[in-house]
Amino acid sequence: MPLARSLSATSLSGLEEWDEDFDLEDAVLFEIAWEVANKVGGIYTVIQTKARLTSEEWGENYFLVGPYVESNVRTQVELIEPTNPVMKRTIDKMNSSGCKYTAQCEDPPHVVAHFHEWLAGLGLVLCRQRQLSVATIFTTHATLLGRYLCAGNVDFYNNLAEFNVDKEAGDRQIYHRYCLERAAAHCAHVFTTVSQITAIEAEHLLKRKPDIVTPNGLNVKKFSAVHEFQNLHAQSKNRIQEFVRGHFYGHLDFNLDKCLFLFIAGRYEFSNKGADIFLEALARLNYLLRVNHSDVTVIAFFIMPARTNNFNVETLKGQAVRKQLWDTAQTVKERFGKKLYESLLVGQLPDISKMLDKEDFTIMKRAIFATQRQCQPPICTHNMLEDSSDPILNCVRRIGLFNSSADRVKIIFHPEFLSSTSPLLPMDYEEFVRGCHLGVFPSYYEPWGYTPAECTVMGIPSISTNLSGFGCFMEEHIADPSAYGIYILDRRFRGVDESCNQLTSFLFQFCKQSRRQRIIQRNRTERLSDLLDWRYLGRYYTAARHMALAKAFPDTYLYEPQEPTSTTGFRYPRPASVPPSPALSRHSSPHHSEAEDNDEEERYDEDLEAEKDRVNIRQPYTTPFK
Ligand code: U2F
Ligand code: UDP
Ligand code: G6P
Repeated sequence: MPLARSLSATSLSGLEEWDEDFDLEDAVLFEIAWEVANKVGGIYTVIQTKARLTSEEWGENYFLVGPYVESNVRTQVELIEPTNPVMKRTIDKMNSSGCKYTAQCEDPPHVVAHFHEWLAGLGLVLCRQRQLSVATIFTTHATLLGRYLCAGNVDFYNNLAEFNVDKEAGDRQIYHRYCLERAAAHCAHVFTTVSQITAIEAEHLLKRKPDIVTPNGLNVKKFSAVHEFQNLHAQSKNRIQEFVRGHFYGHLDFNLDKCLFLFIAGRYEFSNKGADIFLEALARLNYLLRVNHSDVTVIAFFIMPARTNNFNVETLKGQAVRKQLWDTAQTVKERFGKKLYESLLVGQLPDISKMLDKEDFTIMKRAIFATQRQCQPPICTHNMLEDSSDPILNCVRRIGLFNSSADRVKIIFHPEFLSSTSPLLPMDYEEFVRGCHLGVFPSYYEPWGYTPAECTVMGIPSISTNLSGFGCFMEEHIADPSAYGIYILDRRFRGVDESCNQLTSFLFQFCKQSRRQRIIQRNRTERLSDLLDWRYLGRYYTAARHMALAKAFPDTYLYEPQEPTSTTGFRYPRPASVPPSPALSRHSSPHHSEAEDNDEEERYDEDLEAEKDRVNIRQPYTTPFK
């Protein structure tokens, strides 16, 4: 039986890695969550992306438990017979008796049961109440009360210690759920949450300080060709441009090559996710771009699911018109090509004035006629069920951004998660993110925030806040985050109007960058990926499990926290090469071609390679919660 634990450090692309020696042969891990193979929000991403690393550690002794949803089982689950005899007996008994048992056996393994969120937390409370011999962990990805209080326009962070939690939960009719969450937090051997900021929140609202912070990671995809992610950006951007051509048909009076795609995405929590201040900042940006006679056009996408009854006709028509124009161009091209061929066959150079005949012109005129449009390009792609009370639409009405020709900022609200099978914008979310220029996530309540983290690993810059777990984590590890395309908005020490001004300024500065500067910035952003990789961040989950085993089975396991207790961690230094400010740009001429861009991309990459070598690795990141 293992009684010792050793820790040594090896390197993961420069980041410290821990090798832990904790014999798990006689242990079994269950991870239980409502979002196992069931996508609701970010918890699904945690479990789905972490599964590979956890299986590497636990092998056949790792089990994920989630709700049985027939459609999800068909698409996401491969049915197998359990090989472990104890598991087989348990499942057989559960099947034969309508899930009533957990089975007894003579030589039981040491069980770790890891529950996520209050919905699964009930199982944890029952494990303890029935005194099952199980090591329990509870991870909360937010607090219920925190989410509700923030959504209700409360000055949350300045009053954390003051709330009368029972009364507040009762007033919001979530008392029963709140009690379950608090009970699970208190009953667990080990209590964890996803960020320092949520740890403080949990301490005040759930009245237990988390034992360890378990930040959210991702599976970082490394391409063998260094520039592959840049190429993918260009490819995906072309597809978004195609959509825009259709959406704005009849009003394509802006230069698509000078068009920047911004987006916000996630569950539709209007103010918690910061959609409110994003819209306000877009209105201010529109004004700034207009008075400065900028030739840049910004298209801001809002991808937040709301209740709809499908796509609207005008939006579908836009894509049909675009397709028709494309087909017309192809038809005329074919006819043109045929005449050209005939002419060359008889040894003559073609008479250009005769290459297009009347019929060609008729076809083209008809196609152009179809692009006449009386209305403005739509804001929303779907028919909304609650159109008149929808917060995004109402805010758009108030600020008056209606996609008119004079507006330099256009808005597209897509109230459904993206899908590659959509007839409108046939791209999955990842492809879409790659094609955009900037993700904007100015959240007020965000325990972690996967969306900016996903942007980072794809090399897309993003805006987050110092109230989000992700923003605070990046601030802690990077000396000058904005130089790496990680803009962190101050929503903690500033009022809403001031934060909105800061956001406007971030957006305006971003719009002033040249293509070359954006390319350099994407390279830098992508370079931060290792920091968000489960290969690095998975260690906190490992530590939580070991801590729980040692608390539940002290005769068998020993947990000695050997990590340094400081929170300093390592820091990415300020980049050494040219900063992304346009004022300091080294570009010799305001006009430059795509070829020049690519040359410069290579050249600046060399600078950045040198800079990477200078990255100074210090202590691994640790949490003060021991
Ligand atoms: C956090 O986001 P979540 O994905 O957990 O957000 P939701 O899925 O909306 O869960 C929030 C609460 O909503 C309720 C339940 C959850 O605690 O009370 N709920 C429900 O009533 N019925 C359901 O079917 C599902 C949920 C967090 F906000 C992000 O910042 C993190 O990145 C993410 C991952 O850690 O967790
Ligand atoms: N997402 C998605 N499709 C979309 C938009 C978002 O799959 O069209 C995913 C995104 O990749 C992320 C999750 O939804 O993994 C949102 O997680 P986040 O932590 O940002 O917010 P949460 O919903 O958990 O509060
Ligand atoms: C990538 C491609 C380049 C392209 C650039 C466009 O870097 O490799 O070929 O010029 O994207 O960048 P932009 O920021 O203008 O979309």
